[in-house]
Amino acid sequence: GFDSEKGRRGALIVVEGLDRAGKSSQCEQLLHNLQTLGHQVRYIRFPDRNTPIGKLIDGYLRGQSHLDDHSIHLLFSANRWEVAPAIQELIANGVTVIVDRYSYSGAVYSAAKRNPNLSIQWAWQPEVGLPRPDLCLFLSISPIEAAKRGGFGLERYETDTMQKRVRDLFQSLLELPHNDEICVIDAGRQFNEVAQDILEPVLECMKNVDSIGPLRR
Ligand code: T5A
Ligand code: NA
Repeated sequence: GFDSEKGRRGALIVVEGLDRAGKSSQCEQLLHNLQTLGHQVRYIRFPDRNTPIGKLIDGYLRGQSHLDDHSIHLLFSANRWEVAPAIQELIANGVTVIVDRYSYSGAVYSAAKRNPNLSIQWAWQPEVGLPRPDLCLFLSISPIEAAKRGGFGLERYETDTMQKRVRDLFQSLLELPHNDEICVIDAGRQFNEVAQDILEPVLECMKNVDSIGPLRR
């Protein structure tokens, strides 16, 4: 058992990165690894396509509906806000929560559309106040390595133009000085190597969790 963990809150671990970087498969592996070590863990992914808001997002991503850029942006954010109380509760009860895509994806993909009335600063605002991640693992992959993992699907945003802009915007976010909780992982390597590189900072973070605060501007 983990007697020393009693009374300690869970950690909020976010996994971000480019399309096909391996986020979902690494989240599943991390879930498994932490459970094997005896930790209480949950895995949540955004968009959560199962809620009423998530169904609207799913239809949009599949090209079945058209929505104004701001409108779909706010739905992605609302999709996080509707799950936020559950995340807070899990963490308060000592459960570590692994989140597959979060606010960084939210801001970057919308800003990548280059709508003149939708800057990345505008895009970030509805994220302010969401539970703040204790650690953000950014899975980085070159376009060449990503391309080896199969072609694009049929979803919106799965185009070379969008992916290049998303890559550049993620890079500019990573360079902001206040994003100190970000850990960049080279995700272009063997699956198990990447998994090991993810596990170490997560375990370190879980040892040092302090009181959770809101997302900053
Ligand atoms: N979006 C999302 C917004 O615009 N705003 C928002 O607020 C949010 C939350 C859907 C779209 O929504 C946008 C971003 C997206 O365009 P999604 O449902 O997360 O978001 O997208 P998915 O299509 O599910 O995920 P990705 O394409 O990003 O893929 P992953 O999760 O990064 O990669 P994964 O794990 O599925 O792996 C991809 C393939 O690579 C292999 C896997 O087996 C798989 O075949 N693979 C490896 N191969 C070799 N070596 C390794 N190390 C490998 N790791 C994985
Ligand atoms: Na995914």
